Amino acid sequence: MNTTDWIVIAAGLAAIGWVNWYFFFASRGVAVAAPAVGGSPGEVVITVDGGYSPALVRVKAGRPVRLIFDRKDTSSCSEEVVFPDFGIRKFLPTGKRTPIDITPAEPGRYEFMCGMSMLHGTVIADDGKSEGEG
Ligand SMILES: [Cu+2]
Repeated sequence: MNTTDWIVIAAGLAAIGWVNWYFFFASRGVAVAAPAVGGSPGEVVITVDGGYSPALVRVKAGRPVRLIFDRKDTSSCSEEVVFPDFGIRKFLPTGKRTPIDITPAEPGRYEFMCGMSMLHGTVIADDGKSEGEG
C-alpha cells in the first residue's frame, strides 16, 4: 500500500470514531448509565423530568435489565413510556418509581419514548462477549 492508501484508511477510521462518539456521547449531551456489575437483573434508574436522564443506557445483550423510571414532572407528555421493540407501554405516576423489565436479546439500539413520541431515550445493548464475559 502506498501513502495515499494509509491516509484514506486513517481518515476513514477517524470518521467512524467521530460518528460513534457523536451519536453515543455528544448528540444529546447525556450521561451514559450502565447497570451495576453483578446485579441480576441489573437496575438503572432513569429520572423523568421533562426528558429522560440518562437518555442513553448501556446494557449487555441477552441479559435482563430493570429500568426504573423515577418520574418527577407532572407534564402529560411524559406520563407514558413506550418500548416499541418490546411491546411495552406503561403509565408512570408522578412521584413514583416504575420498574420496567426488558431483555434485549440481540446487540443493538432499542429506542424508548413518551406516549406521543416527543421524548426519546435509547437502550444500547452491547455484545456481552466483547468484554470477556459470557
Ligand atoms: Cu410526550
